[in-house]
Amino acid sequence: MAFTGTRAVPAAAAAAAAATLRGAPVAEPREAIRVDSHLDGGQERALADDVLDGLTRPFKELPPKHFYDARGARLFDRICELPEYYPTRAERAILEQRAGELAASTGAVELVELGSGTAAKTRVLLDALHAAGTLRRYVPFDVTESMVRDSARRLTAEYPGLQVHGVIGDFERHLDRVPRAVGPRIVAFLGGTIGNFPPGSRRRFLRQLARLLGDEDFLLMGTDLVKDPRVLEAAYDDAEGVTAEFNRNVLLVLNRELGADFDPADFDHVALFDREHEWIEMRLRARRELRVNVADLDLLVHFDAGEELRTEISAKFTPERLTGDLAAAGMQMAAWMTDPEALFALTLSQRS
Ligand code: SAH
Ligand code: AVI
Repeated sequence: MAFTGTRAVPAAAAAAAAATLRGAPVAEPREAIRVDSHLDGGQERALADDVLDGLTRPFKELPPKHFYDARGARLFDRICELPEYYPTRAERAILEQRAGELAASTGAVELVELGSGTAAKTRVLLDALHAAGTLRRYVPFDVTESMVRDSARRLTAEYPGLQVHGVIGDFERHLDRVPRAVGPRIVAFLGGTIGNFPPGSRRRFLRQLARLLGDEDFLLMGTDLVKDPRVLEAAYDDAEGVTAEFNRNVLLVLNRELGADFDPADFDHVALFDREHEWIEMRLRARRELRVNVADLDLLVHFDAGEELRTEISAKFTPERLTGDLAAAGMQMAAWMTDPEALFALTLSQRS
């Protein structure tokens, strides 16, 4: 845990903001930042459990949250810039068009962001809340510690007077650690990350999200939409091979964290659109028969030649699917916003 002070230092914040405008390095206004970590070794246990469970199943599988070590996070940032990966650009375009309206209609004084990453698109919302004169606090919540700490530092320097209360944790286990609201708030879950849950867990997770919402609060969620499978598959199998590297990176995480001896070069990247379930599946396919040792788990894993390990599903939505999921979780949609090509949707919902 780094900083727990809460006193505001307007002079320091203003100086930092002026320095940012000049492009100079800034002294961080520490007192505006608080970061709580709930991982403390627990994440290694969670990884070990997931690996033991996932690599001993008849169809091998790993949850996508383990992609995001520092290298994985950098690779994800590169994915967001790829010509084939449209979701980031489309979601940003919607935010740019609608942020003012969102700020006015919600009257939010704080923004809680789950899976906040580098908070790149978040600035569009923070700008709108700042311009509306309501912005008081930002709560970035992510499993990757460096991203929470970096965005806390940067954003307190960029927005004078902003309080940042970062939460380093797993949103599947630590949602109850989101700090108590300081006023009406927006809970943002951007990037289409909700699509990484399979349908049953998705509804369960949405129910937990609904419990975070008070009467004046809104869920702002980004969802990728069903479209031409060729467009979808290209977005997850780019020509430069960045997504393939991101996919294989999970093997390096297992090598480092659990003493495994995967050679990523033994695996091909696979991305296919499952037309029945309307989700993208990313897999790693063994190029030959393999025996992999996961030393810390005393586990020997056998792969047949051509055997696949599923590393991610990324569900694509229709308005009906989303309305159904929200209703099952006790929420109702207040606004449905898309980009001009209807590639991606941003929705605002409230507890019903
Ligand atoms: N919101 C950003 C980042 C999306 S990438 C955007 O829209 O571009 C998904 C983010 O969610 C990553 O930063 C990853 O570290 C985080 N994440 C994934 N699973 C998580 C979990 N179970 N708990 C907390 N954060 C998680
Ligand atoms: C974060 N998540 C929603 C991304 C997605 O599109 O499912 C992760 C990603 N996987 C491959 N490319 C991007």
